[in-house]
Amino acid sequence: MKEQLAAIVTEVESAVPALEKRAAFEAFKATISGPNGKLTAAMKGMKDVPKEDKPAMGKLLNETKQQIEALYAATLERIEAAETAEKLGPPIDPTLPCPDIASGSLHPLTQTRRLMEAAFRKVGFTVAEGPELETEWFCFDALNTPEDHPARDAQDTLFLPEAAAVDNVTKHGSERYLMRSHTSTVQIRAMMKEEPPLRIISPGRVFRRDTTDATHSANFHQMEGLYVDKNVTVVDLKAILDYFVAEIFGKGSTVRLRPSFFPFTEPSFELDMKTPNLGKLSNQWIELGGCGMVDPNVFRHVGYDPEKWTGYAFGMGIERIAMIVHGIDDIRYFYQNDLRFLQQFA
Ligand code: FA5
Repeated sequence: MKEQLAAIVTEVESAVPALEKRAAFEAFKATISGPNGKLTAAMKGMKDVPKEDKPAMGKLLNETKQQIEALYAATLERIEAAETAEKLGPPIDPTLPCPDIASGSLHPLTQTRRLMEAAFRKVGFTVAEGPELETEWFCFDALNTPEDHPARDAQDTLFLPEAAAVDNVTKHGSERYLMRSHTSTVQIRAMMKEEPPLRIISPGRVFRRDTTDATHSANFHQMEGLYVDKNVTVVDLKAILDYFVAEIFGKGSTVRLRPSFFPFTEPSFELDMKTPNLGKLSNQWIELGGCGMVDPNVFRHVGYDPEKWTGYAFGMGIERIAMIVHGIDDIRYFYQNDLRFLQQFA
């Protein structure tokens, strides 16, 4: 029996390295440990062992069983590891870049804003920012806007409830909170912070109770510009705007200043642009925004001496410029997050 057991162990030891699949392993295991297996037969043979040899043979049989079980366990572990590796496929190198990574791109409005900023930075303007949530004083009073001006109407401007308590917004008095309806608020904040000369642009989001259509949105973007120095004239304003439109729309683009009214500028103009480089839109006047010479009352509100300082200001719609540059015929495309639209600008 001793030899029989040793032969079984030798057989198992030599057979298991060749077993690669679970089915083959189970089939082989059955020939050893199954009901008709060799080890099972050896165990059955215990009854024929003489009584005095039984303890020694029983011990040997147990040891043999444990030895064979250990070989089974190791074989099964190896087969399972191979199965897992097969499921996972070829080994991966986690340090390689992902082959099909979807890289993002800048939104067309961000691209347009950056284009506009780059043009103004080239000629010495710096970017100033202000809060979207504002107070009535910064949005209207300081900008010389009379109490009864229609822009102050709750039908045009989004006011916050009286009781709203808002952190992080500098208040000037006890005026109401509102969502800023233009970026001209940043003129005031910049002038209150710094002494002239001053040359800033301020891009940002603004809010109005406008009904949405192809060219209007209740929430859009503007870029404000402000220059304060001694002896600034309309000629300087026209020159900077001519420079700007040539940078954005190409050579031959020019600006027309059309008389208008804004409470914070005197004189005030609508700012129109014409360019030969726009296909169907070429050579016709297109409105970009408003502008004018800073009203002396605005200087008084921020503590600048209007006898000493002069300046110009302008405000343009960023959507408007993006639509003209790219030939987009509906402002709503900008806000729908439709990849078919956005990917055209990637
Ligand atoms: C203003 O907001 C003035 N603050 C501009 C200004 C600044 C004048 C400094 C003088 C000195 P206005 O309301 O016209 O002006 O808006 C300026 C531009 O914003 C418009 O020409 C247009 O391009 C854009 N705009 C106005 N309303 C909307 C809207 N609902 N949706 C999209 N763009 C708009």
